[in-house]
Amino acid sequence: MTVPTLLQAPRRVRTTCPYCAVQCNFELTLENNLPIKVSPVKDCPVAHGTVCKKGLAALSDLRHAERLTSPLLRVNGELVPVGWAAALDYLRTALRPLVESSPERVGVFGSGALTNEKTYLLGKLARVALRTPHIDYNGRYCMSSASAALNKTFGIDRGLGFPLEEISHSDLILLFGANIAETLPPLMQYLKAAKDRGAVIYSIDPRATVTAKVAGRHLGLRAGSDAALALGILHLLAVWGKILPTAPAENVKAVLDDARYYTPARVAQLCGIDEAELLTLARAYASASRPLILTGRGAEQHQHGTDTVQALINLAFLAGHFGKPGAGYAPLTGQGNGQGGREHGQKNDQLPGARSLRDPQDRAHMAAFWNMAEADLPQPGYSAQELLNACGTQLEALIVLGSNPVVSAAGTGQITERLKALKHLIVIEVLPSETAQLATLVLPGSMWCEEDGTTTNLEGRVQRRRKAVTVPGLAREDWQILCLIAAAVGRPQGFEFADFAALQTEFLRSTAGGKADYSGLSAAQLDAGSAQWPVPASGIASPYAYAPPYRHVGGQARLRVPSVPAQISGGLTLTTGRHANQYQSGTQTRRNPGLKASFEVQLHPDTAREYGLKAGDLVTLKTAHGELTLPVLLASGLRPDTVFIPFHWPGANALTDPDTLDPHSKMPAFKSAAVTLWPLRVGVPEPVRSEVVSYGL
Ligand SMILES: Nc1nc2c(c(=O)[nH]1)N[C@H]1C(S)=C(S)[C@@H](COP(=O)(O)OP(=O)(O)OC[C@H]3O[C@@H](n4cnc5c(=O)[nH]c(N)nc54)[C@H](O)[C@@H]3O)O[C@H]1N2
Ligand SMILES: Nc1nc2c(c(=O)[nH]1)N[C@H]1C(S)=C(S)[C@@H](COP(=O)(O)OP(=O)(O)OC[C@H]3O[C@@H](n4cnc5c(=O)[nH]c(N)nc54)[C@H](O)[C@@H]3O)O[C@H]1N2
Ligand code: SF4
Ligand SMILES: [Mo]
Repeated sequence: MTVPTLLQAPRRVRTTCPYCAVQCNFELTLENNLPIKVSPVKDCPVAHGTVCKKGLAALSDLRHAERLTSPLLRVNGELVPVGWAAALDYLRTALRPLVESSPERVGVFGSGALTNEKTYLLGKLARVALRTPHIDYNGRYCMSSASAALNKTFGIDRGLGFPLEEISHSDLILLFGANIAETLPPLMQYLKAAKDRGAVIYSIDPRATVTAKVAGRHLGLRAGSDAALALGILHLLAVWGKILPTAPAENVKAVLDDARYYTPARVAQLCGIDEAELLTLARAYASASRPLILTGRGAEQHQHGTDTVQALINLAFLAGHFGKPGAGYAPLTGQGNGQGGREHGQKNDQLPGARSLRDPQDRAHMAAFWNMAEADLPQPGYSAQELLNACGTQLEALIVLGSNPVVSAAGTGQITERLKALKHLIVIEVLPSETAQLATLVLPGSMWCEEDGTTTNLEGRVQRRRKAVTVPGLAREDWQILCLIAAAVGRPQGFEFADFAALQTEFLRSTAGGKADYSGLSAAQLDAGSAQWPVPASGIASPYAYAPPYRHVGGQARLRVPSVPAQISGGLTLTTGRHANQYQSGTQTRRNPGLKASFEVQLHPDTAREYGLKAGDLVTLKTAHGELTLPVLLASGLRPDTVFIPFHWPGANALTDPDTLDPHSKMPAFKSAAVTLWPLRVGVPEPVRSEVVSYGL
């Protein structure tokens, strides 16, 4: 006799949060096979029993009324529900001829929200089944500038190079463009622990954020001037004789020679701060024994983001702080699996285990692993923004998994046109995102607690994500959908996994010998506890990622002279960022009644007054790329020359530049654009604050 479902005892499943890179552990309470409650767990190695509001509200998406539960096919302009047979027919007709004749006309766009296993499989799908060079992912928009600078300097990128706990050993913490209290809230406990031990904490941000209030010190620099600030501190350290005489690095002299130009007066002018503020900060840095520099996206998402991070690495390295507990430099990864997502082969130039698609040995290794000829392995293709810009011209078809570029890519006016110009836009989604709404085929995929897998958090900690429920309706687990696509294009070999465990085993094995080696892990071991990579099958695992000798020839770090802008805008600068209560492109959180937030433009009261605006008035923001009208929110903690908007709603990225990318990381300049304000009233004169002031070298 079957037990009536109503009588089933509640079940508990431990898993990880669907959102950010902290990867808090939760316990889900299930009744009648549906999670009804999220509870934090005390023995979570990262958050120690805390979670944020987003995590607590995460169940709202799971069986949301708009949850996608069947494939949707565009018929006569409308997306209509169809069965899998029709969806697979479409895939066969659309993709198979392309893959056979011109695979480089197919693109794949992945995500740092995907588990490691899905990341691996998406990369394998592109390289082995589709054979296209053009796969990249939304992590390109995320931590890629910091990643590029770390890779160039140390030959490795593992985000935070030491366990999170060590932050509390630091005696000076500089947060460059990281609003942790709103974006990675459980990390505040580590900052508070450091503060309790006497650490001084600075928030370096054009806005005095909640984080700045908790930190206690705020340096409100001009957006985009972080590199100048780093160079200004380095300059003063050199003058004060505080540079490590025997730094194990290349280019030390060139870097120090360059810093000589960054006199306090010049740096104060470039950063829009007082010279006294710079001197106070530099003195604090010079006298600290374990200063830690952390960057968020504020310092990184610029046309010169990689060089900005390079300037910060140079500073921390030459002052001799790399390798000390809780000191040196580290970026704060953002996406749920931002770290693993940039290690296992969905980047345009990458193979699993953080191997390089350019390296002959790595190519030969993975070709053998995948049982294919090395010559058939594609070469590196477009980066994310280049890939989207090529849609409808070089690319005929695009497969998107785990991203909503119609909201989150730079220059969404242009990107929307490009996506509409595709013949085939195939989106694997869980909710009708703005990108899914443009698709020719939508495939209903799986959400976090509907699948097994692993994610790697911002300190390189690999944790288990556990399946608590099955997907609803005709939805399928994402990994199964990827295997169906491989079969539809006529290349099922290598995609015929007996079950998820078989895929996971293959993934873990694929990393053996790579920089990001997870091959010593198994699901059973991860049940016993998480581990920070590298975890080789044999040999020693270390939680310290940036300890010498470095991976470059000679074992030295490779410092570089950063190239930073010599010109600053004298007008208003638009910068963008996040709300505590919204997540990314908002697909998941804008629908959540538990997460209220509003889309407004923040202006300093003096700026608002200058334009005759008061709180709630509508104002149109115009940049070279687009315009957007929003109500005004007065923010006295913001620089008067800066305008801030959150990017969680459609329209924000209409204002950003789709074509200008950081030369190293290919990151768009999400965090600075020249902007003019146009109050929505009749007869208002044109704004005048748009001249460019040059402080040429
Ligand atoms: N609530 C919430 N949390 C999230 C996310 C989310 O969407 N919502 N997303 C996750 C992801 S993927 C990421 S990448 C992280 C991002 O986490 P953060 O980097 O903390 O987030 P942002 O708000 O984008 O940027 C941080 C700060 O940079 C400042 N800023 C802007 N321009 C500059 C500049 O030129 N220099 C400096 N020094 N500061 C500047 C902004 O004012 C902002 O306060 O958050 C993760 N956590
Ligand atoms: N102006 C401006 N723009 C920015 C930024 C900024 O600070 N300013 N930040 C940038 C940064 S740091 C980031 S990370 C990007 C993020 O922006 P996006 O790349 O758009 O990321 P998400 O909003 O997380 O998109 C995830 C989408 O995939 C779906 N999804 C999530 N998980 C899964 C899954 O497991 N399976 C399936 N099938 N679907 C899933 C969600 O429903 C959602 O629609 O935005 C970037 N854009
Ligand atoms: S969003 Fe981040 S901080 Fe909030 S509960 Fe999830 S993992 Fe933790
Ligand atoms: Mo991000």
